[in-house]
Amino acid sequence: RYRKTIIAGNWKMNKTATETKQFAEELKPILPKAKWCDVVVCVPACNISTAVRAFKDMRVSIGAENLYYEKSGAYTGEVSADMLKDLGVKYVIIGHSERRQYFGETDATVSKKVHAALDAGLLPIICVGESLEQREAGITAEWIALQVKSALVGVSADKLRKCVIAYEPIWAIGTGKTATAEQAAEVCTAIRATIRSLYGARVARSVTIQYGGSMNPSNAAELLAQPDVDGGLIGGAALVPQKFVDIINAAN
Ligand code: 3PY
Repeated sequence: RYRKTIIAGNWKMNKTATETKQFAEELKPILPKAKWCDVVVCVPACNISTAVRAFKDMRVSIGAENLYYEKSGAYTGEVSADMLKDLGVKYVIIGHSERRQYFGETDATVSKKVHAALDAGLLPIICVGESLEQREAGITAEWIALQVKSALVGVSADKLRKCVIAYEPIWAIGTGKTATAEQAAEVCTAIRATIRSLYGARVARSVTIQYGGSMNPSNAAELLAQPDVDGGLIGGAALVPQKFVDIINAAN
């Protein structure tokens, strides 16, 4: 393997601090040693400290779900990359389709956030994905290539090694619809080709590309078996310790 397999839960706006501790307690006895993959839970900003403490003795890294790209200042309600880093955060999801859809994120803000994350020493999980209309219009490949290129503008090859790309078809998010393994594989392979065209083959081989969008214990093994699918960004199923563990095991 040239690259890490990463199984990451995206908790979205779910679980209180109390529930975060409960999840960690339930996970602890059933979490496999998981040498075959990195395990990450991305939690709401207000629960990061709790999560860092609760998962401390486990092979679980903590991720945030967003950040703001400015260093500090008059940005009421926002959280900076340095603030996350200082709490013990390792990964940060950037440009999830829900943020693009409900919170006005664009390729331009995604790019700024990617730079802010990398400058602070955080590992960005950059989300890209097409809508159903785009897929049906046959422009998936162009659209995804544009999102990937826009997100990576100005990112050096060295920094790119710290980036994770998550392919999340919008039509498969929270809908229970999953891309077929072939559909996921096709786009993840295209993403690696885009990275290869920008950075060369050696760098492209080292980048972890996840699939996200209703990944669950029954479809994970087939999705993760695809050569360019190096992990998952998991919504609903990641909220249930046993299901999360089943997906971690499916990555083995
Ligand atoms: C989903 O699985 O629905 C996701 O959006 C994961 O990020």
